Amino acid sequence: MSSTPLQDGAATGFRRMWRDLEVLGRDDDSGGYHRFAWTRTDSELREWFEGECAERGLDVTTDRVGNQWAWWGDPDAAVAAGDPGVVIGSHLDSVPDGGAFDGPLGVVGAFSALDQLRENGFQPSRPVGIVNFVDEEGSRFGVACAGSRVLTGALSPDRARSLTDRDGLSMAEALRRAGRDPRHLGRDEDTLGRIGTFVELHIEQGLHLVDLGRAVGVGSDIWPHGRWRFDVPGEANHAGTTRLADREDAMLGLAAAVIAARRSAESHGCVATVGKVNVVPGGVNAIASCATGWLDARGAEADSVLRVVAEVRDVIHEFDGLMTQESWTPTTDFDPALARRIATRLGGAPVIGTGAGHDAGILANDGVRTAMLFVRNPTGVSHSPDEWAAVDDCLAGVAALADVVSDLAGGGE
Ligand code: HGY
Ligand code: MN
Ligand code: MN
Repeated sequence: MSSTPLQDGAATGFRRMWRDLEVLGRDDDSGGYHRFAWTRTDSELREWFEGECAERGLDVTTDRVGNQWAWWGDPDAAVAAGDPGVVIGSHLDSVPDGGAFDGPLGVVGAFSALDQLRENGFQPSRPVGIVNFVDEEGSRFGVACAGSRVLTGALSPDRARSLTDRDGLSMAEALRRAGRDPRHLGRDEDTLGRIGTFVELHIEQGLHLVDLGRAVGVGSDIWPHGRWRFDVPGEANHAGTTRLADREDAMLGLAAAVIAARRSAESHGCVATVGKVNVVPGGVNAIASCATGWLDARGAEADSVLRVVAEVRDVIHEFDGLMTQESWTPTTDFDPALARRIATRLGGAPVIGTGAGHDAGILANDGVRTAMLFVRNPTGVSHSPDEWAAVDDCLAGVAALADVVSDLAGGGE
């Protein structure tokens, strides 16, 4: 069976929400998005979320770390009855100069799926929630999925509070400036207890669905992945008068680490990226006194990923540098029975894996029954202004999400 196409109202609503959102945090030169946690743009996105909830008569609650939740039905009555609700949604933040779809598709899609269910006269027998997870990309404070990690306890409150942005401002202070109290961070059993099942709709960040000629797929697993920071020391000096033999140039260690990451990833069948660096003092005519880089390493096998990291660390040590782990997410396997059930319901949708991290992965690793739906991305490009999906494929994804919710919130197991 394939999903009922979207009703006109749900499809029109999707297009309207997309237009309203697309101006928020966009760089008009590149077309990319700069939507970082607890900034003014983030608060505009959060207000947009609240506005969409108000339009649908949904009350919004914000948990202690700042994730926003809206419910159709009473989540606490469902918890008391031992049958908690079905949550859909994703995130609204972006990487620096990110695409329009990574995150927002899942939030806009959640509202549209709810519109579709209501237009079809669906009466849920379990409550349906919509979530906007805060700080999924970790673009500002360095730890991806910070909202879901604090929610589950995978990121400790002390560490979360002490993370700093490029200007040295702590997450605790950013929360305070956004009018929130950072003292109450920590694993949140009440919020977690309301999630019976979580389903995240997301643009595919790869080409499986293109290769398979399908608009929508179901997630099977996420590769293990992590982030490491490395600092290489040097000695500031004049670029014109310091003999090469006399230099302590931090850039050489940074460059060696970047090349080592690429070579080790190739030899262990992994991927590794150094996409962010900070060089001090940062003058064209000054030798670097310190170079900091961030390594993102991923692969199908955790052991191989950790071998890559160890090899890069050895190179950094040769330059008297230090490496520290900032986050690690083990292999995530989404509930296989749920994935099979959804794939069957969607007419034999393909079940595919991904190397991208998601809040869905954090919840799944915490034992929440979780699934993901992916929408075809014609180029596979993501984390770039060129990220794109055809509107018909997005609407097919929303129809699939509505169908899955009608199954999961409609009385079945
Ligand atoms: O980095 C990631 O994999 C994700 O897109 N946050
Ligand atoms: Mn992303
Ligand atoms: Mn995402």
